[in-house]
Amino acid sequence: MTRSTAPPVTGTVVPVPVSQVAGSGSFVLGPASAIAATGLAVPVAEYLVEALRPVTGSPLPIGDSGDIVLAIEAGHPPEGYALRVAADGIRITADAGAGLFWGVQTLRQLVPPATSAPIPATTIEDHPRFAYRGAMLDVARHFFGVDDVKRYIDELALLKLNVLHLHLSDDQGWRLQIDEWPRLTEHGGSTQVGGGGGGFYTKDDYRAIVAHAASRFVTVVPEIDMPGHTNAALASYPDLSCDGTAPALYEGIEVGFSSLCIGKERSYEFVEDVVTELVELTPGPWIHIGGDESLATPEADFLRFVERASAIVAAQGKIAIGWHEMGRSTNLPAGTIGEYWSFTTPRDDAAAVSQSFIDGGGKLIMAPADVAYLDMKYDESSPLGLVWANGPTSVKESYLWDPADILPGVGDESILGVEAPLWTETIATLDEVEFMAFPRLAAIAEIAWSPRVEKNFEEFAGRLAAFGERLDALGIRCFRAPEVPWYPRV
Ligand code: TNX
Repeated sequence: MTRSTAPPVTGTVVPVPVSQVAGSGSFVLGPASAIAATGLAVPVAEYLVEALRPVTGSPLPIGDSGDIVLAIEAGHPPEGYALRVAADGIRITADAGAGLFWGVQTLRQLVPPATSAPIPATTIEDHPRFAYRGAMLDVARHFFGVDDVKRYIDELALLKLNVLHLHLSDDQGWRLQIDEWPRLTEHGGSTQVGGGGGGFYTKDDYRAIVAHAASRFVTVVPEIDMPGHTNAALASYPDLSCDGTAPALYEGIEVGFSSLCIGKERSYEFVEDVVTELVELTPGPWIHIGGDESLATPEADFLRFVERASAIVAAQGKIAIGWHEMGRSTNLPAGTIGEYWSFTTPRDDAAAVSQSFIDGGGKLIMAPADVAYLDMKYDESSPLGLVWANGPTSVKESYLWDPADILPGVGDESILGVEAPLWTETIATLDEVEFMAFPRLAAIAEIAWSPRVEKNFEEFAGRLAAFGERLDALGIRCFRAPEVPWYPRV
């Protein structure tokens, strides 16, 4: 593959917009540049001021008039925006703050990185294909502190992803303070894979994450994984296990060996308390209750448990999400969402059990492990990651699939969105998170946002090269996959 020597002038936005037309001339940010914004547009303008600081030096003023206009105007699709760059100014319009914010993300990608070079004139109309565009971070296998999570949220926003799913509990750790059950974090949060401290979020920490996410139009989906993946909870409260003894804390990476005791009423008091406290912390509509790989739970018990746990969520006015195994029950509350994690060619009973969410009036989040799992190695030489899901998973593989091609009869109308999970058995630092996520997260974001078209990996790889330069400018680590014609580093 040939290496580009200079960035192309237009057509480099990731995810690719619904339409982009080149204009004539260009706009130059100058000393007199200013942002015009009022009302709902002001916080987005303030964000833009900060995003442009590396280019503008001093902060652009925000007022009633200016050559960069952010305006709320009716007539755009949900989260959609229009953006026009002309010689005399820039104008972004949207129905609400979210659309403006996504328009600002596009503008960031149009401004030449860290220079005051002109921005070529262009007109863009854009809106997302799916309402749920997610990334999952497993903070249970390895713990990631508040600042790391905030930074990952900022990185999701660059790609117009609007959901951060936090996997808050697993065998190796319980990461969220629950007032009624303090040992969950005191004991259950004290370690992680390989040992070494672990950690947890206090409620104030968690509120800070949720607030930061909201400022980026990102919704946080908390997941407490049950009834399996619960060794940390059982180690903290032995009465949650059937034999009443506490297992040791676990620092390995096996799955499928732990289960809450389904027959004990105490287990449901636990679920009720945990869900109640989660709901208090969650402005978004969804609470994820896991349900995957409960290999140590007998089938009848599993069904009974997921029915009661999802009913507890629904009774509190939230929508339950479960990994697709929960669809083995046909008695989940109407509207329960399934998260599909089997392969692009469904294995075992994954297609049938996923269908039961749709039959129950819900939808699916598509997170096929063989293409969307960011913890798969990129290639044999990747120092980090796993390979069980048909891995390694190249950037090209992460790009060349479509969520509407996986399950028979399951098209866009039954798909809530797309998610890229990052499990962290082998990932311990934010640098490593970024290395696994970039550039594949950009591929998943494009699948979630952009219209379905005939895909051309070479074309995408060209845009990724431009995106990589922006990641460099932002100090975000990115794997220099050999499939992409990266620009030479300056
Ligand atoms: C499967 S897929 C899991 C996780 C692991 C992951 C590692 C799914 C819902 N569960 O428990 O961390 O594989 O790739």
